[in-house]
Amino acid sequence: MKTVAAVAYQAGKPLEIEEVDLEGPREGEVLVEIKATGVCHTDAYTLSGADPEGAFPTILGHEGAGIVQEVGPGVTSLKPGDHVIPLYTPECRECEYCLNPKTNLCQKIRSTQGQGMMPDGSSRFSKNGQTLLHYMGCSTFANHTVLPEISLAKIRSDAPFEKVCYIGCGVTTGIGAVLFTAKVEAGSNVVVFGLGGIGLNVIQGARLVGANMIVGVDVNPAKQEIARQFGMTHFVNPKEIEGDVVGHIVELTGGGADYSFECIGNVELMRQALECCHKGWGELIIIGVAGAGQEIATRPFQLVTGRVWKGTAFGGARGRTDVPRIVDWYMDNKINIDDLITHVLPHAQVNEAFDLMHRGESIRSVLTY
Ligand code: NAD
Ligand code: AHE
Ligand code: ZN
Ligand code: ZN
Repeated sequence: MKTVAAVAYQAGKPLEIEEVDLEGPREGEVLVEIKATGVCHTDAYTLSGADPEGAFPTILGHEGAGIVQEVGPGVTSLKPGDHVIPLYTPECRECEYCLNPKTNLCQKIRSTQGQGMMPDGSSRFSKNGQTLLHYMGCSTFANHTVLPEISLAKIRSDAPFEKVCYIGCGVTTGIGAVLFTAKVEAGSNVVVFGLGGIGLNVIQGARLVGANMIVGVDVNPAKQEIARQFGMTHFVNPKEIEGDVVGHIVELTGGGADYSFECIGNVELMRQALECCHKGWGELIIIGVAGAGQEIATRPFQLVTGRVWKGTAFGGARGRTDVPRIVDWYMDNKINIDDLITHVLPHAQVNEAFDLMHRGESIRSVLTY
């Protein structure tokens, strides 16, 4: 079939909106019509050329929601008409990783997914006979896409696509990092570096679990108002601090953070976020994705004296199990998604969504088809 997609032909170049060819679903695969997709900083990161797995030409986008159109042979858990959210972290429920409660990182299809291919090693997308790669197993910047059955969470049919698409990455990553990865206890002091589409969801998660202080750190003062609305109790703008940001946060929190979260992807800030943790028990959860070749550093003494360095992908969530529950939380008004979606644009304006992100003017832009 033909569908419309935003194609990334080269790193650092705008996406091109055009008609592409899409082959139907093979064994264990599902054809989905994407109705809406968020634009996450990770899409911009890969487009920038900093992603060691970034390969072109590709169809980016990994924060979508849509409707099943057709299922391939052997698909049992989904049927045409089902509403779904694509999962860049699948849940096969049978690999060594899925069977270990310590991780959400299903590895069933990780190697082919990282190469931009379906599990059988081929792509369903092409243009004039040239292969176009899948991205993070999702490619939600195409109006129609094909995914493995294990990479789709079935959700309730009354949930609005243009809101719950954000659960496909940002909402789940931020709230999940607090609930599933850090398991933040009520009364904890939490510090969040980066108040964007992820960091504000960390703040929302910290409020949900009854955190005490919720300190937000950002160089963009415009983020302060919305962060306070979501539960931030104190704001730190590193540009306005005289001297050392770490010392300032340790003093502010009366000894350091019980939990800190890095939601930017800056290795210098990952160090600061660890070193502002409380001696003896403070934990840094790294969420931000850093570019190829970048490395983190600290004095091992920081860890010897009890601080913990951790990371999380997709907030530690098991997508097929947890995503439908998070959709319920939204529908039951337990979490706020609406106020984080600052821009809704037609799919053809995807490049404008990236510009808004780079100018720091949006929290989340959602593209609709
Ligand atoms: P975003 O662009 O919406 O937000 C980034 C925020 O960081 C902005 O508010 C910006 O002002 C702030 N910032 C930038 N430089 C700063 C600095 N030096 N000091 C303080 N603040 C600074 O991005 P996002 O969509 O929220 O994504 C954040 C990061 O999380 C990215 O690296 C993204 O790739 C990553 N991410 C990881 C996962 C995961 O599963 N681990 C999931 C989603 C996103
Ligand atoms: N391709 C990058 C890795 C990027 C990365 O860490 N991705 C996160 C999700 S970011 C969503 O916005 C993730 O899920 N990581 C686990 C995994 O298996 O990719 C690189 O550096 O190679
Ligand atoms: Zn993302
Ligand atoms: Zn698995």
